[in-house]
Amino acid sequence: MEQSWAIGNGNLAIRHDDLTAMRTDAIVNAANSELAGGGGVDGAIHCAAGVEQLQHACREIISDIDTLPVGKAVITPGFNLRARHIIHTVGPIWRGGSNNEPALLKNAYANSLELARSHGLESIAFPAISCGVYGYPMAEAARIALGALKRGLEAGQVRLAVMVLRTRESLDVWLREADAIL
Ligand code: AR6
Repeated sequence: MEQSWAIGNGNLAIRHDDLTAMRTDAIVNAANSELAGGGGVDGAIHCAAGVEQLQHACREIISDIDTLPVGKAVITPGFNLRARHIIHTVGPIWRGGSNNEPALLKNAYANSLELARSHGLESIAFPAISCGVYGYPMAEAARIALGALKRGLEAGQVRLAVMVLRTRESLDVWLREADAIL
């Protein structure tokens, strides 16, 4: 199931799928600041890409930058994935909403789009960053994410941005917010 909207010279799509199966130029990982791997979509991406290769690439990055600040993004190869690249970003942990969570979540999307643009990538697929272990309320996260993706498409940073939702319930929330915003 996929629904899509024409924005600028590109498209924004929302689909019910497994992010690790996407054939976009890049998929985005909802990582942690240590790039240490973990559960959720991070664990699924490590498994599908090849745990050892991806861990090695992440360790090399961390040995240079120490930690990846919340809202920033870095890139590695996709290894065994269909996507050629993985963009790793860190969403905020939800602490009630008055600890700069909205701006940090927006930055995670915006910096991922900018990194895709600067690497000449045309298509990118995102999970619902922060909406699992990090506890961000789904509807609020959807509103922020869709706004950031819309701006990135209007600015021509990528040609295709796909939001990939794992569950039917989350898909419904994102489609409802998209109807209101797009
Ligand atoms: N495809 C698409 N979406 C998925 C998939 C998948 N294969 N698997 C899970 N999701 P989470 P966070 C959804 O917890 O909240 C990790 O341990 C999931 O249903 O993966 O940003 C990291 O290492 C949820 O809606 O990411 C960090 O420590 C969304 O992806 C921490 O969790 C994000 O859930 C990051 O937490």
